[in-house]
Parts: sequence; structure tokens; C-alpha cells
Amino acid sequence: MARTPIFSPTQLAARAAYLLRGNDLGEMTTAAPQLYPHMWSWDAAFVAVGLAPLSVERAVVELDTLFSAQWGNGMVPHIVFASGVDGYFPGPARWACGQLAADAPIGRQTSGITQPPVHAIAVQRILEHARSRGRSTRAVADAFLDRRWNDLIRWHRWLAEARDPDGVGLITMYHGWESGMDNSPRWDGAYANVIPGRLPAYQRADSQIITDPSQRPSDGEYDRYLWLLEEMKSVGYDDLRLPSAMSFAVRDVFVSAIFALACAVLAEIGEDHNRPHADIRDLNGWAERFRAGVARTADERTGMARDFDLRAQQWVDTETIASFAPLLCGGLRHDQERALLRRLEGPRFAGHPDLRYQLIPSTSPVSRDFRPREYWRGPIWPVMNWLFSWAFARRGWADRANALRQEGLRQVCDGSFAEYYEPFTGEPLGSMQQSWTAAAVLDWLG
Ligand code: 9WN
Repeated sequence: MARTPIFSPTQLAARAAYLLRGNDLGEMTTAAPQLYPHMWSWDAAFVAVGLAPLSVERAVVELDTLFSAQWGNGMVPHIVFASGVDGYFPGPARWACGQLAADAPIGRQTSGITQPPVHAIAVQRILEHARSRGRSTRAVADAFLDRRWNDLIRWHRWLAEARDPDGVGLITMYHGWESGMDNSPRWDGAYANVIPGRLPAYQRADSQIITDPSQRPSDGEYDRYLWLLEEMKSVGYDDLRLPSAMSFAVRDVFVSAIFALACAVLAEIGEDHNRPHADIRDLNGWAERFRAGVARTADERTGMARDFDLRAQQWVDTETIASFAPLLCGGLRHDQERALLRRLEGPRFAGHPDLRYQLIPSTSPVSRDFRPREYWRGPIWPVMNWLFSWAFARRGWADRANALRQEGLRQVCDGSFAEYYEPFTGEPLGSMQQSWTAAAVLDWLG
């Protein structure tokens, strides 16, 4: 579907801001108006990045809401449910965390799993924007850091300890949703070993909203997603019992790279704001451990990183955006890193000759797993390209960061702010008015 640029950068920024305002419930921004009418953890962080140039105060509220739902063990849950809002399945009743999980927060309804820890990036963006504002705004950002520093540390400590108990430098995920890349081919092997037992009846809500089945996971996949919830519920979402209860357990290299990066970012924030030495030492230690853990998964020659399936005890060999995890956090040998960059920009990924925009697709178009319309199996996700462009800028690769930014903006210039896009035609897919897409645009245009 050919689309012509319609909006200028100024108009696009105004529309993105308007979208976030429209998705704002007051103290949380829904991930998308219809499909995702609640707060998602990593969406909230990206949303805060987009809110920061508009209002540091409002960006702070977003993260405060998320952290007010942090679990007693330190986990930041993947969904914080808006009270009184229906329309998403599985909702709070299905998760039943309030009844079953000793660590669930009081006064907030949440899911019982987690999502990638990108929050430190948002905190850093908020502090950066606050620096160029007046004294009262700076005070709001500083007070936020005072208020939430320990919570951020508890969050990172939980990931480092509960999700990497053996200290290998890789984070274990017990549900594909925890990776944020729900139906990526990365998880096909692991899900093949999830055999749903007697599943309480359910009705999908997503398929009522996105009625084209080629854009969403299948019913068979949903059965497995829901079965994993039953397994978690059977052990009360207890960190110590999950390893033996779960039929899905993978070491996720992409989340691990994000964690390494987030620890480094949080350590920098800590240094700049006189936080306790012991915290900064822990953060730097985790950054180092996970950077090394990610690098160890990489193919010797290509530098491509791999997940590890703990149940099958095997490496996962798929060609997805997650293979580029080491580019986010560093740690590869120089020649490996060069090879990985060449692959990213070459015909197997962003340089594929048929792509409409030179962006990183979720799955390589030359992979046999590739499906151009299906969610994490091929489409281009703007927010992931934002993450890479941000990390590339941080690593000193300004040209690469800029190239992703320019192509990313070209892709969304029709103002659809879609969740994901068909790589060859540029057709917007999934949810429209997706908050994190608008947030990425606002940061790119800022
Ligand atoms: C399940 C909200 C979330 C994103 C995920 C994306 C999708 C949920 C769903 O939407 O997942 O968590 O119902 O499909 O995969 O990354 O955070 O935008």
C-alpha cells in the first residue's frame, strides 16, 4: 500500500503529543486506546521518554504509577491494570495475583510476570530534560529520584538475583510475554514443549479488536500463553518455585542486554546524583556481568547473540532483531562487532533490497520464520528502532543513530502511529494510536 508523506515534523510532533494526551487516564497512559487499555511496564518507560519533552512533571507521574505497583520482592509487573477498565484478556481476575501471590502489591491490580527493564533510560531522559528547565521542574525530577532510587535498585537487584540465581549474566524468562516479543520465532522451540492441560475457559479480547488474524498470535499460541499462567498460579508466583513449576524457561539475551545497559545508565545517574557507593558498585557489577553474559552467547564469527532454552538445554538459532543485542550493551570483540554491524545493515536485515524503509525488522526477511504481517515474526516495530537508535547514539555511532531516526520518521509520517509496520509495503498494522510509537517520534523530533 503506497502512502505519501502527509505531515511535516511540526505537525507530526503535535499529533504525537495529542495522541498521548488522548491515551492519558490521568496517572497512567494506556499502551493503546482499545487493544491495550492499561499500563504496560516497558511501554510506560518509553511513554515517559516521549512525555519528558512535553512535561517532565507528567513523565514523572507515569513512572511513579508504575513503581507504585512494584511487588514486595522488587519485580516491576508487566501490566498495571487501570481500575474499573475491562476489555483486555487476561485481566486481573485471570491472573488472580491479589489472592495467590504473597508479593503482590496492595491497592493495585497487576499481572504476575515482568517485562524488559528499560526504565533507567526513561529516568535519564527525564533528568536530561529537567536540566534545561526552571528550578521547580528540576526539583520535581530530583524529588522523583530521591523517592524512587531505592525502588529502582530493588528492581534491578530482583532481576540480577531472582532471574539469574546462578550468576551466568543472563536473565531467565518464564513466559514469552516477559520478553516483550511474545510470538517471536525465538520462542517457537520452547513453546513446542508447553503442553496445555485443562485450561479454564476463556475468550480472547484482542481478536475482537484486530480482526485480521494474520496480524496476531494464533489460538494455539494463546492456549500456551494461558497455560503458563496456570503453572505460575499453581506456585503462587513464588520466585523460588517457578524454576521447577514452569514448562517454559529461557535465558533471554535481548532482555539481558537491556539489563546490562540499564545498569550502566543507572550507575551513571547514581554517580551524578550522589547515590550510595554500594548501589553504584552493585550496578556496575551487574552491568559487567550481563555484558559478558550476552557476549558469551554470540556466534564466534558473526557476533550474533542467542537465547538459551533451559528446558531443552539448547541454543536458540533464529535470525531476529534480538540477535543484535550486543550492539545495545557492548562487550563483543572488535571484529565480531564489525561483523554484527555489517549484518544489521546488510541484505539480511535493514539493508534488504525490498524493504520500504531501511529499518530493522523483527525477524529477518530471508529467514524461513519470516511472516511480513505477523506481529513479532517480521513486521518493523518503530519503538525497537528507537531503542537501537538511542543506544547507537550513546555508543558514539551518530551516523547510524541518525539513519534509523530518519527512516523511522519517514515510516510514521502518515500519522498512524501504528504498533508495527509491514516491511515491504509500509502498511501500518496492529493497533493504531500506539502510545510508545508516538513517544518514539516525540523523542526523535525533540
Ligand atoms: C502482552 C503493550 C504490549 C507490549 C508487548 C507486545 C504486546 C501484549 C499482548 O503489547 O503484548 O503483554 O497482549 O499482545 O508484544 O511488547 O508491551 O503494547
